[in-house]
Amino acid sequence: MTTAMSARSVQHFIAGAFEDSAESAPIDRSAPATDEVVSVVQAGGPVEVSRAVAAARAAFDDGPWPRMTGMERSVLIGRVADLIERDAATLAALDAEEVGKPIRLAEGDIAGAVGLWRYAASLALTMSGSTYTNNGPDFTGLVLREPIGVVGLIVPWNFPALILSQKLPFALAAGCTAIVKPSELTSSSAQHIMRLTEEAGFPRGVIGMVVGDGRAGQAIAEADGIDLVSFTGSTATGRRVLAASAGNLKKLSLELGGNAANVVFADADLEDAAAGVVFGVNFNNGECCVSQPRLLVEDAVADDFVAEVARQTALLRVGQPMDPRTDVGALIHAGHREKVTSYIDGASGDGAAVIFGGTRLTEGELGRGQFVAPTVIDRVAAGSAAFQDEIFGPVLTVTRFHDQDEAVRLANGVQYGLANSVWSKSVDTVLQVAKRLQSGTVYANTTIDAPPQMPFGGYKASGVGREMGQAGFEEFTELKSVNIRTGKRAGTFAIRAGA
Ligand code: TXE
Repeated sequence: MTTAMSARSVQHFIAGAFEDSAESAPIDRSAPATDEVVSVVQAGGPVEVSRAVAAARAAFDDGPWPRMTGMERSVLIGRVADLIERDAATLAALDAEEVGKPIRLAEGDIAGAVGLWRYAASLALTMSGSTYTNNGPDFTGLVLREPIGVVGLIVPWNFPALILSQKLPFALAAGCTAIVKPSELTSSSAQHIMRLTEEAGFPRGVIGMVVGDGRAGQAIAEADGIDLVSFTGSTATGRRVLAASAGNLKKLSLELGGNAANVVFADADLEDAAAGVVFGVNFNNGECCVSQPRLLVEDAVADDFVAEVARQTALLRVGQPMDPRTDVGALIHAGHREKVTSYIDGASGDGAAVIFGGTRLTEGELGRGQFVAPTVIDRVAAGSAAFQDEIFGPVLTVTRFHDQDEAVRLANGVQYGLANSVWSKSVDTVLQVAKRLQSGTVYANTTIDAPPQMPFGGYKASGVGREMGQAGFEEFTELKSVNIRTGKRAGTFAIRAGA
């Protein structure tokens, strides 16, 4: 590991000021493609979180933000969208470098982030409840929708700016104040977005950020002054967040791991499906919660289809993240690369065979980074670890099926339920399978393809709650029933017998 001359400093953003930690030593972050230290991140903990909570609490309880009109909030959120668009190249470079993802994908993430801020700006105008007038002439029931309060937003490393944008503008649109906790591995784009919110003119304390590792996340999950935590990360850490949040029974939205299947029927457009399968598992180096590492393919076409998938996989170019020709970059860190390759090593046997890739790439300049060849493992058994676990790398397992029942059983036969794809030209097959799949998202004849209007979240161990869409916005709200009687109450409260 070497330290680049120009390592960035990433600080907390508390009560409108950027600052260092009072006590803990900062964390060095090395770029996974070069092993050079590119950022030095302050390590926050309970001290910084409690100060950020105090600022966000004051901004919510006494400040202007929740009291502004939806239109006023919408204007400020929209301004951030414009500023992210202005600084898209800078933000994309920060994420590409720290995640190790190809720059073209990082640019796509930032364009997605702009769309999310714009969409959330429009939702600020829609905040509404409902009215009941069908309980007699003297009763009116008002259901008021209110911001839930102060929210903690814990973001993982795979889509730093994008996942932050799946949470923060929606919380702001609802009138909440927020504390962001990016991953210690990829905090630089979040710091840049904090600066943009300052430039946009958000009132002091409405948005804060505590950077650091799990200690800062844990302090957010435990904080009594926080009303909701929205967390994206591993299922194991999600369980810790759930336990830590019990103190004040805060509301939780947990977007956790995934292990999606691409279910390919013999009557699919096999050309599109093969391209979709290769994209679905290698997109973002396979480090994507809706990645599709499991190919389930109908027997009748399996051999030819798998050969085509392997052929297209061989065309992928693994390389430096900043090279626009790169399709697959470096994995997030050495430990993760070890984990990914251990699944490849453990998958052979029991009839399974690595038919493409399967190795760490160490040639030339790739030798300094965490590069793994895109890999295809054929004839993987449903009980194996490679099939069951979230590998989170560019590794495709192939399993064959005979009919729709078996396809659905295999697709649903894992603990996760975030997303799956189905490929068939038959509308019957597509709808039948979509209804039977246990996942919060089903892509049909496409993959990893979701506009901001579509709610996103998991079944089973993939989480609770939804992000994006109207449902994602409403996660950040609370309902209040106001039960109103009109007219004289005489005789209504007859608690005493005979009164
Ligand atoms: O995630 P963590 P990790 C999966 C993927 C990956 C594995 C481990 O399989 O290999 O998780 O990744 C913060 N209380 N996903 O260890 O720990 C942490 O600082 C509160 C899937 O990096 O879940 C970071 O900001 N917060 C996933 C965030 O939680 C805590 C994306 C996520 O880190 C905490 C990432 C604690 N006790 C990994 N400990 C997806 N769904 O896309 C850590 N954190």
